[in-house]
Amino acid sequence: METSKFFPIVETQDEGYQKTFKNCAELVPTLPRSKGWWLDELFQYQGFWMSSFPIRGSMLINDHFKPRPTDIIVATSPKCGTTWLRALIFSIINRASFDFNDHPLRKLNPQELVLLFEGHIHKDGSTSFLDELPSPRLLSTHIPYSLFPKRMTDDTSACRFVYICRDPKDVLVSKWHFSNKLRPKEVPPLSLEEAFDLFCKGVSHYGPFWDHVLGYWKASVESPKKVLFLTYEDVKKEPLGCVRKVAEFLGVPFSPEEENKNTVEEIVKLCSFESLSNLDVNKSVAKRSERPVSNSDFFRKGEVGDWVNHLSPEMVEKMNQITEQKLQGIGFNFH
Ligand code: PAP
Repeated sequence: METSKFFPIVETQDEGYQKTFKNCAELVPTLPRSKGWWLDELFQYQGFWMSSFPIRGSMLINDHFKPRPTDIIVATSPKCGTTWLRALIFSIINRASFDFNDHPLRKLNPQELVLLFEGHIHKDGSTSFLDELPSPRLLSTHIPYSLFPKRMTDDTSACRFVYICRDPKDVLVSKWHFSNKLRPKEVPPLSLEEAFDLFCKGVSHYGPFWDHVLGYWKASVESPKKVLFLTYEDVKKEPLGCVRKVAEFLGVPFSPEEENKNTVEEIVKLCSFESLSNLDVNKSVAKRSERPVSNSDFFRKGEVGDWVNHLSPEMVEKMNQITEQKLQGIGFNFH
């Protein structure tokens, strides 16, 4: 089987996987490239900067994924709050199955509980893994909306997306800290100035950040039953209202009995930064070979506006200008 320096060899009988794998291995070396934030390389694929693995994931989704009307996709640009949203949606849709005191979130990190779509569309050289999961399938993704196949985005009954975005200044700061955790010890840390420059040029994972936001925002306006658009800041400000909104969007609103039992409050409490970050499972600093980050790396401060402690006035001005210009006239901004 053909391979390239970007992908390990996977011996497989799955012809569909093999074909997409080969197409991807041929395509990636031809794409524009840039140095990444740790030791990775980013490639410009269909307008977005991505490392080679999600490009392959995206191609496999396009070629092989069979959506179901019950599928729920938690979508985010990196560092916008996917850990939080995964926990919230998992708790919302499984609220009848678990006791809050003995909940799966107390034993597993949300990133393990809700799998990354582009990472799990294939397993052991086959694309059948996701086909075997029971409904409703809850999957998480960083893939931009425009990169999903039309059978998922055009067909209003194919699946639903819940998107969360965040003030890009906080995203940059969060991503910069995270990247330095991922950089090998022998490599000097990435400076904030360098990170700022890459981010503003759009060269960040699944970036340009603003194009990612725009894609999901437009889809949420055009198809409000298909795409729900949230911001990290709104969920922080009104967590109860946002949880109710998500439940309604997913067709599982809270009943009067659940409201009386304070189920919404329980969900918000369990998924809060304070609660999740203090669980033993999420304090773990252990790393696995297939994931070079530890559970604790997904919890840093969990605050709105930490950028004030890091960015210079010039950086703030430039970032605000880019945001104003990119989101001009669309009916949404980070205020
Ligand atoms: P990912 O893109 O790598 O998967 P993601 O979970 O989207 O990470 O973002 C991590 C950010 O969410 C961190 O922000 P910070 O660096 O500004 O602190 C992390 O602290 C924050 N976070 C994680 N869990 C929660 C939570 N339960 N509530 C609020 N923020 C959270």
